[in-house]
Amino acid sequence: MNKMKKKIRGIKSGSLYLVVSEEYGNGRSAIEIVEAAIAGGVDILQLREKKKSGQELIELGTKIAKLCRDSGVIFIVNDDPMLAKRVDADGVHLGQEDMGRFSVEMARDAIGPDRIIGVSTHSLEEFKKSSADDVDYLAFGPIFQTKTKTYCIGTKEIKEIVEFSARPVFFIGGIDLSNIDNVLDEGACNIALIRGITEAANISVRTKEFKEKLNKHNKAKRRA
Ligand code: TZP
Ligand code: MG
Repeated sequence: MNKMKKKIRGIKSGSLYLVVSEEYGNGRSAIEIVEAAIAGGVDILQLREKKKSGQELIELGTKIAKLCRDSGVIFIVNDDPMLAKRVDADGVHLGQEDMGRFSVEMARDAIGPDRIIGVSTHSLEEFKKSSADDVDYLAFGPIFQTKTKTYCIGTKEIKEIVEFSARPVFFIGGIDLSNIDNVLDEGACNIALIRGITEAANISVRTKEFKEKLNKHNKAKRRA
């Protein structure tokens, strides 16, 4: 199994996943966000730029892939398995709408057995259904209010999701330093986010704060 695929499959807890979108970066470029997040110790980065052209995405993705490779950070491309392959990312992230256009099986055929496939899920039912597919990790949310969705589902299903899942799970949606404890206290081990990091005045300091929070929580859990 490829190194990054093995790495993500082996994640138990404490992992921080940043979804990068320039539109939430307070004027900073995707590369600036990526560099600062890597300096702060992020574990996984996803390129999610809905407004850029194909050529822009190839150029940006190729640069981010190199930065991630040089620092051991896992790099995921949103929506497009062919782009993931083209820029030599570690994998692709698929939403439910993407899976309406093509199946996970088709995405797997496109990117091959060694790259990562992650999927978004928004209910327990979707989570269980997607868990049966050939996926390497799952995201579940939006937990709290967020900008990219019109609804949120709260924390009440986190426990069941964590108990059920044989794969790493990233909880996402409106998570920031003020509410992360509510998510972790329900049993979440890993989180994903956009604005909690991209809107920070100092992205690398904020990334470090999230990592410290996750590590502290997981240490306390191990002691309990
Ligand atoms: N999927 C579910 S919520 C979300 C995505 C891409 C957005 C998360 O952004 P934020 O800023 O952390 O709420
Ligand atoms: Mg998508």
